[in-house]
Amino acid sequence: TGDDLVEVLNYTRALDKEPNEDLFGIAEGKNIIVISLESTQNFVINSTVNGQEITPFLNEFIEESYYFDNFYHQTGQGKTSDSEFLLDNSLYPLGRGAVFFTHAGNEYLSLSKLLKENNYFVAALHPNNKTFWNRNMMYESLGYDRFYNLEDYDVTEENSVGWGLKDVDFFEQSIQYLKEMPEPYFAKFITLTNHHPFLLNEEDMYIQPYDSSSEILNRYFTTVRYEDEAVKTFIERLKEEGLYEDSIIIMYGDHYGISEKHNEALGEYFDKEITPFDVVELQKVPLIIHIPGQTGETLSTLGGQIDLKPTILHLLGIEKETDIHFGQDLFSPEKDNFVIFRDGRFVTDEFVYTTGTFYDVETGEPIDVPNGEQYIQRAIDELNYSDQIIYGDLFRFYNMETGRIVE
Ligand code: GP9
Ligand code: MN
Repeated sequence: TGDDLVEVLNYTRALDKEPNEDLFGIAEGKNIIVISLESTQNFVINSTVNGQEITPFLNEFIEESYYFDNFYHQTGQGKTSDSEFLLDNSLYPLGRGAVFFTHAGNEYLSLSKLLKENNYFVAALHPNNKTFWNRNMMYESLGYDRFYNLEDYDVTEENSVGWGLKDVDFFEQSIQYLKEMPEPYFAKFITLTNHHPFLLNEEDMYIQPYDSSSEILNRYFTTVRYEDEAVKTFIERLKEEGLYEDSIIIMYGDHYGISEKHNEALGEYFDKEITPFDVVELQKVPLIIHIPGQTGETLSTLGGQIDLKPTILHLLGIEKETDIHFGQDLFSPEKDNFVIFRDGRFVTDEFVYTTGTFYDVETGEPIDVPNGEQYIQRAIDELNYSDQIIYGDLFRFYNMETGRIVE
C-alpha cells in the first residue's frame, strides 16, 4: 500500500542534492542525443593495443566534453535493458532476471515522462526486434513516443554482422529519423556491433586483434575500435546535417564486455594479476557529456548510471522536488561518494567493498574499516528500498504533482 512508500520517500528525499549553479538549465530546450555504447568499458579510453589507440575518436571527443572517468555501470542480468532502466528511472534494476520483462506493467516516474511534460519528443532507436528485452512493452510504460526498431531499418546480409545491423549503417539510416522528429527531442541510440562475441568483417577491422589467451578479449579491441569509428562518422554526419551544434550529446557504456572468465587474458593485457579489487575497477564505463559552448573537463566524481536521470534533468533546468530517484546530479558540489552495484558491492572515495573485504581505493590493498558494517547496511537498505518500489508497484500510490501518497 501507500504506507510502504513513506519510508522509501524519507530515504530518497534525504539523498537529494542541490544542483550546480553554473550548469543548471544550461541545456534547456536543446535536443538531446544519447548513445548507449554496447559493452564499452572505461579501460579502453586513452589506451592502446599493439601500440595503436583503441578509441582515437573518443579520445579527442572527451577533450571537448565533460568526461567522467570514475563512473560505474550498475546493471544485473538484464544487461543493456538494465542500463536503460537505470537511465530512465534512477532506480536499481532487479537482483534476478530483467525488470524490463518482469515489471513492464508498473507505474514509473520516468525521465521520458518528465521530458514529455517539458515538451520533448522521446524516442529510442535500436535495430533489433522490438520485443527483444520486452522493449516495446517497457517503452510504452516509460512513456516513449516512438521506438525505431528492426522494422524501421533496411538490414541485409551485407550491412550486418554478429547481432545485426552494423553501427555505421545504423547511425546512417537513423539520420532521416532524427530529421523528422519534432524538436526538442530526446533520442536514445543503442549500438550493437561491440557485442559479445565481438565479430567483425575483415574490412571493418581498423586495428589487428590482440594476442592473448582469450579470443574474446582479442576481438573485443577490434569491435571497440569499430564502434569508435561509427560514432565518429555519426558525429560528422550530424555536423553536415546541422544537427550537431545545438545538441547535447551524452554517451555511456552500458555494462562490461569482458567477463571475469577472461581475467587471465586481462592480466596479460594489464601485465598484472586481476584481483577482486581490479574486477570492481573494471566495471567503470565511460560517461561523456558534450554541451555546446562548454570547454569540457575530465571529472573524477564518483558516480554510476543511477545518477544519469537527475544529472540530465538538472542540465535541462528541470527540478522536480516531488520526483523520486536514488541517484544524484553528478555536477552537484554536494554529490555523495557512494556507488552501489546491483550485487551489493560498493565503492566510496576511500574504499571498495567486494567479496566480503574492504580494499583501499588508492592502493587496492585490503584495509580495516572500523564502521564497515554501516556501509554494508546502507547498500543493502538502498537496494531494498528500490526493490520495494518495483515489487510493490508503489508509484501507483503516488501523485507526483502534489508529492502526496494516494490510496
Ligand atoms: C540487444 C542489445 C544487446 O537488443 O541491446 O543486449 P545485451 O545482451 O547487451 O543486453
Ligand atoms: Mn548491452
